[in-house]
Amino acid sequence: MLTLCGFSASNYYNKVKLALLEKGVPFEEELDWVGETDIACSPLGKVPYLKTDQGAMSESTVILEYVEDAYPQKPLMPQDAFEAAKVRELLRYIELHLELVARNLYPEAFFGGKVSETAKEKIGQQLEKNIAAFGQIAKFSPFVAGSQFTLADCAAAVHLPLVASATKIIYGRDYMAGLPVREYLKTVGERATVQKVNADRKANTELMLARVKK
Ligand SMILES: N[C@@H](CCC(=O)N[C@@H](CS)C(=O)NCC(=O)O)C(=O)O
Repeated sequence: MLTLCGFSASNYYNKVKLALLEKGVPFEEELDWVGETDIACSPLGKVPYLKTDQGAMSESTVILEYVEDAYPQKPLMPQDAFEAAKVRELLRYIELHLELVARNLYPEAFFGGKVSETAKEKIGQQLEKNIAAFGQIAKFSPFVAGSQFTLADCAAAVHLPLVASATKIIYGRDYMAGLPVREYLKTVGERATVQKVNADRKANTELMLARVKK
């Protein structure tokens, strides 16, 4: 049995949870807040990490690819090598060029902290460039890599809403508004798996905020 460790307010945790639910792979969840993680399983103290019968692993994309290899039923990667590479390209853009850049805004956008004006300007410029580049490779027809729901959607469904809302809060404008992200999120939001992930995220976010206030 697989155990997914972390917490449901985390977008990276939810990316893996969504893939497991989509594939119908049985798993248990273990609630581990940041600062309370098992360093032997996730040496950087980050979530998510996955416990398997053979041992543990960290890094959400590594976990996604492991799950895909170990549980080939209901594949979320195309068979064709080129198409599979295009899915990986989207995954990399969403995480490295969108989420990881937008993440620098989260302390002020979501957690009552402050981001300097200089940093905001630099992050804003990077995001405009990176979102335009992502727009060139994302298909949204209706899924991010084309007609099939893939691992790229597991990342897009959880990361794109945060990039959109962080930019809206910080700059007063949703930097993703030029792409059909709202329509896309509505389409994926009709899936029972995405609804489950979002319901758990809301409940866990309340728990997390209550812990912070204590
Ligand atoms: N590259 C990591 C990123 C995971 C990540 O940053 N998770 C956040 C929670 S959403 C975290 O654990 N933050 C605590 C930290 O970075 O120390 C992955 O893909 O798993």
